[in-house]
Amino acid sequence: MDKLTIKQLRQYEKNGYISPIDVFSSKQAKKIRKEIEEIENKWPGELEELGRNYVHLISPIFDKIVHNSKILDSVESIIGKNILACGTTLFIKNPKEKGFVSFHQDAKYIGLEPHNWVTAWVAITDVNEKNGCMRMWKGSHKNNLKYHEQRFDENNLLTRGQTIENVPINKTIPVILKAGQMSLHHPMIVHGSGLNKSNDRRIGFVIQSYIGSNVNQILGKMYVQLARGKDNYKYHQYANRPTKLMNKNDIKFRKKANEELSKIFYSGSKKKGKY
Ligand SMILES: O=C(O)CCC(=O)C(=O)O
Repeated sequence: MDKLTIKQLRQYEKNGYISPIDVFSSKQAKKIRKEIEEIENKWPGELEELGRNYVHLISPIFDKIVHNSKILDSVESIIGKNILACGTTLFIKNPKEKGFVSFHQDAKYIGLEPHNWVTAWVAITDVNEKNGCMRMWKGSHKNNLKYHEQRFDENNLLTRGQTIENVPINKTIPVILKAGQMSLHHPMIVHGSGLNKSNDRRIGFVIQSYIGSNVNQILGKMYVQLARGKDNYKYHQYANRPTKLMNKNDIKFRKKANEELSKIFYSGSKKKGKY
């Protein structure tokens, strides 16, 4: 088992995140990037806007990442042995676009209670300060949920452009990863990311999130898969695992899952953004 060490767990408890954790080789990460680019070329638009979510329901390669035992060993160290995978998002920043992620806390709008869950951010390309890696406000997970202003900025990659103001940038730490490494972050940690100023894409595949089977979705419906252990609570509906890329029935199911997800993301909001 590739469980987290006591030192890593202490780091997670203290800082609200851990990185880097090695998962894939750079060669494997390249293969994953190829899968994204193949879908983009053959099925244009399928991974855009709301379609950036739940790619693991239409691609066996992404399905295998979600069920990767190395990732799950680390996740188990944090949330225990009964693990459900309840969603994924591709956070892609193309060069010359102005995409950014405002400082926010995931727990604010996601509806997953209690907070026995963790987000895995898998780097498909190298990520660094130049291409807009995430920045974590160390230790901020220990405070309450903060006020988020809903800005709906055009270039914000978050659904509502939800923004925590006055984050002390000097207390935020860049999460620098090599392609194939991942970070894990806490539902309450304040984090965000800046522009991609490089000449290549910055790609993160984010499992958001791995939840303990005791976690319910209080705002709507999410389709889960059993990743490890048992689901004694049966709070959620289940999604099948894809065996073929872009199978017709999987595409149809993913569309439904995304429509339900959108209801969660915009719950209580009069306005909708593009994601
Ligand atoms: O990819 C990014 O820059 C931010 C992603 C994020 O906010 C998250 O994974 O919770």
